[in-house]
This record gives sequence, C-alpha cells and structure tokens, in this order.
Amino acid sequence: MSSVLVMNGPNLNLLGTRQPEVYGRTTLAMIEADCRAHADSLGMELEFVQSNHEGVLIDAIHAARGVRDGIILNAGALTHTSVAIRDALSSVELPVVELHLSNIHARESFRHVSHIAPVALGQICGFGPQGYILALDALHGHLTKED
Ligand code: CA2
Repeated sequence: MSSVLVMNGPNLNLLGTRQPEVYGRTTLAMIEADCRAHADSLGMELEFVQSNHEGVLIDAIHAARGVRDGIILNAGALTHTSVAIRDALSSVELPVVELHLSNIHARESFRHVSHIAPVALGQICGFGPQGYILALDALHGHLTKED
C-alpha cells in the first residue's frame, strides 16, 4: 500500500468560509474527506496537513522522507516565493505533484512563477477541489507504473 502526504499552505484553512467567488464554497475538511475516500478506493494511505507556517511545512516535508511514497502540495502563496520549500522537496527525493485550486496562469503575473514546478512531476491547476482527486490519480499512476 502506498502512502501519500497531502500538504496545504497558508490561508487554505479559510477555504469555503471567505472569498467564495475566488476559491468556492468547499471547505478544506470536505476536501480532506473526499481525498480520504478516493485514497481508500485506490488502496493508498493518506496524511493530510495544513499549516500557515513555512517552517512547519518544511518539517513535514523532511518527516516524509523514507515514510511516504509521494507528496501532493498546494503551497498557496508560498509557491511563488519559497526557495526553502523547493530545497526541502529536492532534499527528500520523493515524487511531488504541485496543485492549485485556481488557474494560477490566468491570474496576476506574480502567480505565474512557481518555485515548486521545477522539482515537481507535474502541476495541476484550475480544477478547484477536483484537482486533489486528479493529483491522487496522477501520483497513484506514477507509483504503480511498470516501465
Ligand atoms: O489556487 C490555489 O490553490 C492557490 O495556491 C491559492 C493561494 C494563492 O496564493 C495561490 O496563488 C494559488 C491562496 C490561498 C488562499 O485561500 C483562501 C481561501 C479562502 C479565503 C481566502 C483565502
């Protein structure tokens, strides 16, 4: 059974409670429940983390080394600023799927830059909460592929 860390960065704890016109009405707790149900159906174990603190996210990435098989990361605004998170991801040598609810490429130009993308398998953005399910499928496919 593979084991996956799903991480969420700053302000994502507010999902579904503020700015529904931008981020929708689905709460992070609802997303976690959907992820758990989907991970079960794929036979994957799931750890779900949210923090507003960069260092806590980095510690969680370090703790995943040798324990988890992959990481799904919505780093929130830290995507566009944090070389430290990028370095942490490189250091643990785990497959990473970068995830965003919104299409960051259709928004302000500062959101077009991702420090995560160069160290990720790929990026999923613009599909709202469904993106978490797509990311689980992508990671599952990567972890179970034969060639
Ligand atoms: O689209 C995404 O998932 C983002 O990672 C969300 C970040 C944003 O800075 C990235 O550019 C794209 C912001 C998360 C803020 O979430 C909130 C949710 C509800 C109310 C206020 C903020």
